Amino acid sequence: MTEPLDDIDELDEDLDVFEQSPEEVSQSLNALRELPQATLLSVEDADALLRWRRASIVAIIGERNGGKTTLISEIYAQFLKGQFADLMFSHSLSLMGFEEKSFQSRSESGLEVPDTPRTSAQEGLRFFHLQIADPLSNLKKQDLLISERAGETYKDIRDKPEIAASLLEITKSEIIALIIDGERVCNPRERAEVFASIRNIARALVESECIQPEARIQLVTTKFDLLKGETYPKALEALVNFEEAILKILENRYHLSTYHVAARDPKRRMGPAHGVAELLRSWLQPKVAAPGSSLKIPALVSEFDKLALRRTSN
Ligand SMILES: Nc1nc2c(ncn2[C@@H]2O[C@H](COP(=O)(O)OP(=O)(O)OP(=O)(O)O)[C@@H](O)[C@H]2O)c(=O)[nH]1
Ligand SMILES: [Mg+2]
Repeated sequence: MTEPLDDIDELDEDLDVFEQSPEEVSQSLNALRELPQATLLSVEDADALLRWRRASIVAIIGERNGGKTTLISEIYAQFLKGQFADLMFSHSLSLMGFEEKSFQSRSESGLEVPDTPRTSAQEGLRFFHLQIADPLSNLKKQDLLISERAGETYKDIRDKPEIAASLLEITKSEIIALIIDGERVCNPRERAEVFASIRNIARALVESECIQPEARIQLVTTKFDLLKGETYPKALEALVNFEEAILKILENRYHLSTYHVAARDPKRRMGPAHGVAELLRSWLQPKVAAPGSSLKIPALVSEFDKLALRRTSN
């Protein structure tokens, strides 16, 4: 048996890549594999994923500056620290996308106050992909495709409700999170406008009947830390009244739930990702039938049908 050190001279020979023959070079190049870009997923990328894996689609809908991108980036930021919402990060096809959206919130960016880059309308519809494992369910993995689109597009629904039916994330999603900008709720001059915008979007969804019958609609008020200011009791009261009004528009048609979150309070009066864990967990809940919708059983006429009935009732 040779001593390990005896081989060192032999191993230490320089490998000169320039001495490779053209055949060897092309062989090496063929062995290389192009890695996926890992930026946000296009509609085609999301479609390709859905062909081999089930994923829940979550639409994040709301006007400019409402905190949509920050909400999703902060979920990723929490997973960078470890478990979040009692869940573990498992995988993502959009890691670079998450990184790009999170960079301005880190000290390396040099910014004094954390920020999020504006989503450009030219980018169209894209998706964040997140696969999470649930330690409480034998590490069961679940995939989420979360929409990312500029708020400018959603503003147009206010004047032209028919636009809603042309937006893929609205027609395909199981969960539709309508974002209410808490900053605008705080401001008495802007409050009526932000409520009108969400009310019109909710009406457009119901009247155009363009959403999935079992879709769950969520009213998500962002930047909840700002509702702690001076106008707090009035703003909060107005918000609760508004939530009840929307419930009336949607009740008996869709499941509706409300959430108050502060994904990233710059003054840290609220803990990191306040209220976001509950929201994330709700996205992983199994599908539910729409309220009032019950499966119609066809009339049982043949003897075989009746036999099936007798067997199931035994
Ligand atoms: N105070 C406070 N500010 C927040 C919070 N979340 C987001 N913001 C700020 O709100 C601004 C807008 O956030 P974005 O996430 O870019 O909003 P958006 O809805 O994606 O906006 P568009 O991309 O223009 O559609 C940013 O300056 C964020 O730092 C929060 O929880 N509290
Ligand atoms: Mg955005």
